[in-house]
Amino acid sequence: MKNMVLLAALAVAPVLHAQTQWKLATGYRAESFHTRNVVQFAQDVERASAGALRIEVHANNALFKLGEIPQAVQDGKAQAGETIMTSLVREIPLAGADSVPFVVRSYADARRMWDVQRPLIEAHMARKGLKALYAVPWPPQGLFTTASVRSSVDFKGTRMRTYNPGTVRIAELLGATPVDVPMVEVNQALAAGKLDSMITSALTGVENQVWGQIKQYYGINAWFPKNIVFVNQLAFDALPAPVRQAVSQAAAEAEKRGWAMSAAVAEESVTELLRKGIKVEPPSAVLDTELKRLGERFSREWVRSVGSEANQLFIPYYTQR
Ligand code: PCA
Repeated sequence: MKNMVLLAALAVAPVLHAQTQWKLATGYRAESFHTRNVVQFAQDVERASAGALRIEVHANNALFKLGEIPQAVQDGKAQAGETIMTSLVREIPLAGADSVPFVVRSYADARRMWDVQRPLIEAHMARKGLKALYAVPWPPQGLFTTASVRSSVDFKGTRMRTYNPGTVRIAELLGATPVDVPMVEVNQALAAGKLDSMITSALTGVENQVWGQIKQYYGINAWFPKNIVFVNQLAFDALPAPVRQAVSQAAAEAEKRGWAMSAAVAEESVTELLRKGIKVEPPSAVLDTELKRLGERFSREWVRSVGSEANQLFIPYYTQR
């Protein structure tokens, strides 16, 4: 009996000894679906690797702020991270494709975009010592306002919440003042009377319980930005082959699961906004036309700033339709 206990202890010892711990930083709340998905990913990896790799998820900007996460992972301060892909746009202009208005209009479009974008993004990230694992879209981006708006004139001189360089440019094009507010602070900013409008998902409106101040939600379906989960390449390479395999497998499953979760919460969130008394309407014909024109201008500026790589994305994207 004593020997059996000893044998069991010996069998477990090498596994415990080989255990690797990773920290994964994200800027979104623990309850949000992206974070729940990443936690499930971590659990799957731990199980499939028989405990050899443990990934600790740090939500809510607690370890690093959303925009700082890629650099922190690059520097090995955290082994893994999740950020919104458009936050990489300064170093990887191509990542900005995610928030060019009115290009991606559905989950099917988002899928097609990610299929053509993925190898390009992976190559850029690899040059920074980062390995892309999976990406999951946010629900479609709509327009929230504290009062009804009829045309772009109604935005002049108002304050529009922004979350990336793309939304900053849109605010400018509308003549509004961009106010950068992290997703987890939208509720406070609204309650403090600091915002008049914002473009984000119905889900983000629900998570921030915006119904105190927000009166309108226009389902303009402007774009589907994606979150991307990535690891430090050296940390990944240091894992034994079966554990690397477990990570890649769990990542593929997380991507699939995440897209389904996103589509499900997209619908539930609009219903919830309605239930809370927010008016859900299409934009007026005038505003719709103005927004489309603004989108075209944004597109032109974006293609010009990215250069020929934009074609590598847009040509296959539009020809595979
Ligand atoms: N929510 C995040 C990004 C896109 C979205 O739907 C935010 O508002 O910051």
